[in-house]
Order: sequence, then structure tokens, then C-alpha cells
Amino acid sequence: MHLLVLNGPNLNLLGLREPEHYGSRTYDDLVALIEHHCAQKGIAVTCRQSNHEGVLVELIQEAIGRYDGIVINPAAYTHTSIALLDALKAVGLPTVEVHISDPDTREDFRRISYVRSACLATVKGKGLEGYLEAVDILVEAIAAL
Ligand code: CA2
Repeated sequence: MHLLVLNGPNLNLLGLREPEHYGSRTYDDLVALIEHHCAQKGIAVTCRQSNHEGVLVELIQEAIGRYDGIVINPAAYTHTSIALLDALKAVGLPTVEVHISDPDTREDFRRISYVRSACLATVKGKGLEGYLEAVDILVEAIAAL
């Protein structure tokens, strides 16, 4: 089993700003956390981050035949991007949405998630550990296919 973990814009700045929302650990810490968790479960994982919507669309398209499922934190594109929703629907891979903070308890504009309808679950407000929960949900869903 090989999973793709996709992170959207500004998540490369983790640990550098806004610790009240995103904590003090860095993007490299996040990747190490996910890689360690997946290694313990005996599954392969590739983590990618982009600040560009089109790059994220291409990474989702290229996931067909390479990955068994996707964990995605689209960051601000969660609330704006029909292109990411369409890409996820087009590839049809099992996908779990994750957010470090809980967008539903923040500004009103963060309450809409366009990608949510293409995802089998959403994990939010659980910090970086939420990615591990998302991986676990995805692995169970893929195993049940
Ligand atoms: O809580 C999340 O994971 C979000 O997806 C993060 C996005 C935000 O737009 C979503 O509403 C919720 C923002 C990511 C920006 O990450 C930063 C990290 C450090 C410093 C500044 C921004």
C-alpha cells in the first residue's frame, strides 16, 4: 500500500508563524511524524507540499496507478477550489481531508469545504497528530475495499 499526503499553500511555514493555530512544529517535523507512523504500519508514503493550485491538481491526477489513497490538507484552497474537488472526483481514489486547526470554529469563510464531498472522512482540530488519524482511517478504508 502506498499513500500520498498532500499539503497546500503556506503549510511549508509550519512552526514559523501562527503557533496559536498550527503549533510550533515545522513542516519537516510533520513529514517525519507521518513517515515514522507509516513505517510502523508497514506502508509506503510520499509527502508533497505546494503553494500552487495547479501543481496540486497535477499531483492528484498523477496519483492514479501510483497511490492507493490520498490524505489532503488543501489549506486555504479548501475554501475556494472547485478545481481540487474536480481532480479528486476524477481520480476517484479514497481520500481523507485533514486540518490542523478546526476551521469550523474560526472565521465564517473557513466553514465551506469544497473538497469535503470527495472525501470519505474529515479530521480537524487535532494538530499534526490528525494526519496520523487520517492515515489510519484511509488504511482501514482501503483494506475494506
Ligand atoms: O487548519 C488547517 O490545517 C488549515 O487547512 C490551514 C490553512 C487554513 O487556510 C485553513 O482554513 C485551515 C492555512 C495554512 C497556513 O499555514 C501556516 C502555517 C504557519 C504559518 C502561517 C500559515
